[in-house]
Amino acid sequence: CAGHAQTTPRTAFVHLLEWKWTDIAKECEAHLGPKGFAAVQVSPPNEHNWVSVGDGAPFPWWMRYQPVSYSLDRSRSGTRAEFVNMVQRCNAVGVGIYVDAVINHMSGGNGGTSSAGNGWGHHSYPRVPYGSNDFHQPVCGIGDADYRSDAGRVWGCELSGLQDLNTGSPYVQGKIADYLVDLANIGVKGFRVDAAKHISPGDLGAIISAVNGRLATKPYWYLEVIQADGEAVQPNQYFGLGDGLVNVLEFKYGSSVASKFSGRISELKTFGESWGLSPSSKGVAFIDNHDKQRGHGGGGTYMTYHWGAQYDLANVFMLAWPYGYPQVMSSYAFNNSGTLYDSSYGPPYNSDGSTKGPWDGGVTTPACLNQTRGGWVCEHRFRPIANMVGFRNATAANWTVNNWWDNGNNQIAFGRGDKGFVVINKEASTLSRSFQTGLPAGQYCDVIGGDVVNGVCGGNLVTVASGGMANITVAAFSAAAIHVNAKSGST
Ligand code: AAO
Repeated sequence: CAGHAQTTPRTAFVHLLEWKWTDIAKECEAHLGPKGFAAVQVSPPNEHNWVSVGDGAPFPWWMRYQPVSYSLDRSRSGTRAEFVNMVQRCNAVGVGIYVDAVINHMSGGNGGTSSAGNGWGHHSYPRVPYGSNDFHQPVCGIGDADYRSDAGRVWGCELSGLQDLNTGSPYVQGKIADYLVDLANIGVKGFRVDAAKHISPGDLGAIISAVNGRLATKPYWYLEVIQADGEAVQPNQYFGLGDGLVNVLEFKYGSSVASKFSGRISELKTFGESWGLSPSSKGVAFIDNHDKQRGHGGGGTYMTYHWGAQYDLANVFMLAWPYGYPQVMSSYAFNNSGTLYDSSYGPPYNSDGSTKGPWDGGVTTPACLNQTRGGWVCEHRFRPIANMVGFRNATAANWTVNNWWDNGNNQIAFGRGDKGFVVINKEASTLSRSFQTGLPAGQYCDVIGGDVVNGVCGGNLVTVASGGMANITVAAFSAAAIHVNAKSGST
């Protein structure tokens, strides 16, 4: 409407695995804000066990999942002051911070030194403080068979030898709530609840209610409850928590997309809840996550950046397809040899184990797009992925698929009402034809191949005739996407 500026919603977020707070602040300003990302999931910000060598690998990433206290000063990503500065600067450009909240357990092992240089022991975490009464007793370990037969053991025993907090205790609930309320008061907008499947719905519901009750604005909650058929603990047991507003990470999304990318993507035509996925309003969609890309957290085939152009196409599909709240994965380079060494290997590091960040050295462009170990991949900067975030935002109001076309094999196209249209060509030959796009007549920028800068398209222009038809050509293993917020001549 003339004179009434409409705000485009932000509808996708990114996980910047192991990024430093100072780097995330810069990335929000330089890239994530302008590209329309809603939020960043950050690595666990609290004090954690320091592991110099784990499963043979230097400074494993997974030390972040072994809490020693809820102090923010300091984790491998930086200090509390740096964290606060990051949250403020990201919020200022419209990008929220989601914290990966590790609250089911504390560290594994019998003692050591933390990221902040403090000692801890078995069932002994003086900086919280937690003592032996604060853990589930007697100690037991979750076995593979327990997942199918015994919800009580999944909730009350140790996951991978990680000391299991007695989350039913009011004292423990209070300590966890204090931590999360502190984060929210800093300006954190949401929480991924790590290993939520290992906290009973009753206990987790009490923690979420306690946190929500102390805040004027409720944070966004999404829970890691891995769905597997035949298991005793299922995501739908958690749907009612937090007044029914919580989401769950939908693990079937990425494995289903991977299976069709290994077969025929034309079969994605019906993809969604009817495939056994959580209701769209409940699901966080992702192609890969930090565990699945390196074989942690069980099997299943998931696509990663190692798949090359096909990975980009899978993300283009996710960001165009109206299901759930998409999470983009952003990695550091790793070798996918299948060894424990490679699956544990940490982010690029200096000799003392501190992180060598992509923005180190006062650079004006981050050291990204390096797929050799020791580099940062930054999938969120791959143009097809980065620009499809804008497509998703532009099409958010039209939560339906129209004008579906496929060739019965690995070429598909679909529209999102009169807001956007996408073509995906996962075949070895060029696709060129006339499509009904559903869009108003005009000249659009193909955002897969170029950015719109100052109203000028850096890639191919697509002309939509009155009536919605357009000739579109897409190279082998590529895509084309047009939307109403990226018209040529628009500003
Ligand atoms: C490290 C060492 C360990 C050591 C431990 C303590 O690697 O050797 O014992 O320290 O010293 C991460 C790493 C761990 C690491 C840990 C702590 O992945 O290797 O341990 O940090 O440093 C389950 C949980 C799920 C969990 C996943 C890894 O349910 O919550 O295991 N993910 C989160 C994080 C993850 C983190 C933690 C939790 C811990 O994302 O990064 O661990 O904070 C079935 C179940 C799943 C279960 C898997 C694996 O999966 O359904 O719930 O995940 O088994 O146990 C098919 C199914 C799939 C099924 C699978 C296997 O694929 O689709 O659902 O079969 O049956």
